[in-house]
Amino acid sequence: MMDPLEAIRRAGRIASNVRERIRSRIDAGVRIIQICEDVEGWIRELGGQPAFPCNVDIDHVAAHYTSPPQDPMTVPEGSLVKVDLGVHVEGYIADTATTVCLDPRYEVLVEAAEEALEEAIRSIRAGVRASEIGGIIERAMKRRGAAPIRNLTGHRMARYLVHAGEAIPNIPAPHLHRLRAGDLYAVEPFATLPEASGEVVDGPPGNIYIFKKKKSLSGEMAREMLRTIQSEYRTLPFAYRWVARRFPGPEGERAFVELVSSRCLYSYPQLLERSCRPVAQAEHSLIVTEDGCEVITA
Ligand SMILES: [Co+2]
Repeated sequence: MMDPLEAIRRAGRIASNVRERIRSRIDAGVRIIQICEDVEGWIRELGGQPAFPCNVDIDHVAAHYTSPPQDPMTVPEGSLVKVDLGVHVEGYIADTATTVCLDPRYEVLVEAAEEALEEAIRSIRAGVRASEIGGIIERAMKRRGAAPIRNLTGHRMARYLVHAGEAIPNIPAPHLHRLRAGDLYAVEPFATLPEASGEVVDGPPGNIYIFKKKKSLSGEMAREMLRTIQSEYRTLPFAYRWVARRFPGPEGERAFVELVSSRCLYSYPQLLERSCRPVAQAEHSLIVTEDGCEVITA
């Protein structure tokens, strides 16, 4: 088994490499499923595994959309395209995101998210309160003429866990815990227009799932599917696309429906900006140190 720090750094290098490579492929008319499959394929080629499905979120969709099998959707003209990707190496996770802006009017949102992220990173060291970082993010956004999404946060990560408890808010909310040296965090400011409602609400399912609990199942294929899901993805989110590849055809589809309806799996809803305004995102993963932090996805 690899040293945890080495595994985290390796996951981080893969994540930043894939993030920069996918940026140049994103343009109006490109199929969303192509983006998802390029990202996930490159992660595997480089020796990692996707820590969650590649999220491609357009305009007011802030988070949690990945393509279903045969997704016909393409990148719209003039849209704001967020790609959020996760890599794990032996369960150690790096999470990073970028926004490609196809409408110059919304470039300000991308800059606001990126600047807020940079300022947050400069302020991070052991002992800093999460709420302080939220204040720094909100002020950086306002200075740029943007506003943060109030109910989305960064998050601490642990082995095979994308959300391991503590959050880093994007506003000076009362998250009173202090960061500790050695903690692994993803920091992810989301920027929207100042006139927007500034919060996300649940939308339709985004084709992303996670194992919830084992239940008695009637179908033999459903039972086998659940065993495969538990051993392959453990406590990490996965795409229906990945399951459909292993269990193709209408039989596989019926088995998957049984897992969802019997609540063995949780289905993540897409997160939509309430007032349907566009949202930009920037994200890095970092390890907190005594006097600063090490950004692993730089
Ligand atoms: Co994240």
